[in-house]
Amino acid sequence: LNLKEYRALDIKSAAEYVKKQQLKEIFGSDEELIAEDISDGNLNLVFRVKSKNSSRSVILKQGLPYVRRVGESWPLTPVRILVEMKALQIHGEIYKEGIPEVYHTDPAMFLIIMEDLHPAKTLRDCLIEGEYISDIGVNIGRYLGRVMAYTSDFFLDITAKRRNISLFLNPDLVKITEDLVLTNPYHPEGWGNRMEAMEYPEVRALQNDVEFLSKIAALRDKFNNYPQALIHGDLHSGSIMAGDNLCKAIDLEFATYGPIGFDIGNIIGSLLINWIAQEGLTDQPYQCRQYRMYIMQMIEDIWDTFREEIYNAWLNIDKRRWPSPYLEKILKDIWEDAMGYSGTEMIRRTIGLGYIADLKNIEDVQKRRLADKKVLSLALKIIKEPGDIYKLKEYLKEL
Ligand code: SR1
Ligand code: MG
Repeated sequence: LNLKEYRALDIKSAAEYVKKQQLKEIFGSDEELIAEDISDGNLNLVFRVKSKNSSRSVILKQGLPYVRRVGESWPLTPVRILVEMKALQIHGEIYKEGIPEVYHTDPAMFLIIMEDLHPAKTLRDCLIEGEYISDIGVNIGRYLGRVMAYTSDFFLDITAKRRNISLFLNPDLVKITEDLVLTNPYHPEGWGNRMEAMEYPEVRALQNDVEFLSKIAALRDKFNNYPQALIHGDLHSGSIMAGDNLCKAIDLEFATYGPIGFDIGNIIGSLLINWIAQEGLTDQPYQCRQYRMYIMQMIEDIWDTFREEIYNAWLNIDKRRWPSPYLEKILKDIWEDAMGYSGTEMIRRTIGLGYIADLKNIEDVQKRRLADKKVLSLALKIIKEPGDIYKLKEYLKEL
């Protein structure tokens, strides 16, 4: 790893760096720029660099040689930013509406300058605040359908696809997912697990349920060994920026070739956590009911639109190679995978590292613990017996 030309930026050097790039389509040549540090994810530095004289701004994201939130004691390759650059390019070429516009990349500095999506917020913040965003489910489904169809061997010939697979091995970041999402929550001693949750009898039970652990093993196996399409790799509600007529995926550093259901499941899992958390986040039963209906509709829109996009792509491909009964089988398998990975996302965000704000924000401790347990109970059912959307609704009613 060559770090000779690399230096981590701060607010002063970030503003100077952007100024030097002369981004003519954004800033005038005499505009003075200032930066603010808005890093709040786990891994990277993020600055908003804006003009002193106008409302124009950009986002500068830079990788560090370690995990930002933890510090140098957890080294992590900044090569993740090169993976993100490539994934932004490929996903952006397929569906530019679903990805922030990139203005400048610097592989030696491991940084990307991109579109500032302000005032859009993360979908997670919108969900926690109970906001309604029109067409968000349709837009997520469209992004997923397009990028999955056109990075899979549905569309790419196998030589091109295999080359792409090799570009996105992304071993260090995939290892984080393997550990934090698909392994550690199932071990009483797993590192990063929430101590409070390790005391729940429900958690001990699932960690000793061999049949259940076999289902988790199958999901881990598929994640590691089924390079179906170029997935985002970390598509929870915090990785989606949402606003009026805007829905864009961010933070693509976990991108890899993997099962399509992984991304669909991660976002559905995030939404289901919020569905459950609503009764702790609001004390208005009517508002809770209405918002839950809205979340359920979002899940249906994601899946219906994803399917529609896959059908559209299928119309233009060789039907002898991809006969329609096989297409139906693929879609059925993707849904089943998505249900499984929605379960692993729910479990990881409840008992593993990365306790989700939707639950953390429930002020009443008893209500928060009850919500944790409902999330676990739903995840267990979905993983053990994934059904169709009606089955999912039944599981929700039983909570
Ligand atoms: C140390 S990284 C922990 C988590 O943050 C990212 O957003 C991913 O979800 C990862 O699992
Ligand atoms: Mg992230």
